[in-house]
Amino acid sequence: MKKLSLIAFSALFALSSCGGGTETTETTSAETTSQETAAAPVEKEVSITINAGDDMKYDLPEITVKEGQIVKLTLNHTGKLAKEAMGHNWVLLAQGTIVSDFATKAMQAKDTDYIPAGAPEVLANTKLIGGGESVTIEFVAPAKGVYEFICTFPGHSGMMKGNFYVQ
Ligand SMILES: [Cu+2]
Repeated sequence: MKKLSLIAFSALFALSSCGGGTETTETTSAETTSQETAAAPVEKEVSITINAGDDMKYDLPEITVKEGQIVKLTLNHTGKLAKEAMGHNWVLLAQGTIVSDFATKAMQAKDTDYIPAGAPEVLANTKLIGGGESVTIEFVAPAKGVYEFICTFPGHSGMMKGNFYVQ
């Protein structure tokens, strides 16, 4: 009985771990039986697109990646306003960062587009962009856990924030 339920469980697990919602062009080979104990392979790279417009909102409230994955993140500013009035960036913060404190510190870093130079809180960030612009960065996903991301343009982090899950 115990063995049977274990098999049922691992079959369930295999099913659920395949449906992560990532776009993949791989063809599925349903007949394969040789990989019965192997975990679902982790893609080396993952591409993420996040949009933000003049309404001061990210269109993704959360992002999920896997530990060690190369994350290619593209931020599109879908609005029309200039960088000086409605600039956006995407900043991934280290765990334990007090977001409001960091946002206040970032606000004073206008010369460096609101990214304080050498700030240990910043794990990854895009540059600041204005309406119609786009930027892509690449970084390695940090250790498993929950992180926060924000836009550090003054006044934006209250609305422009989200969770970044590393599994
Ligand atoms: Cu912003």
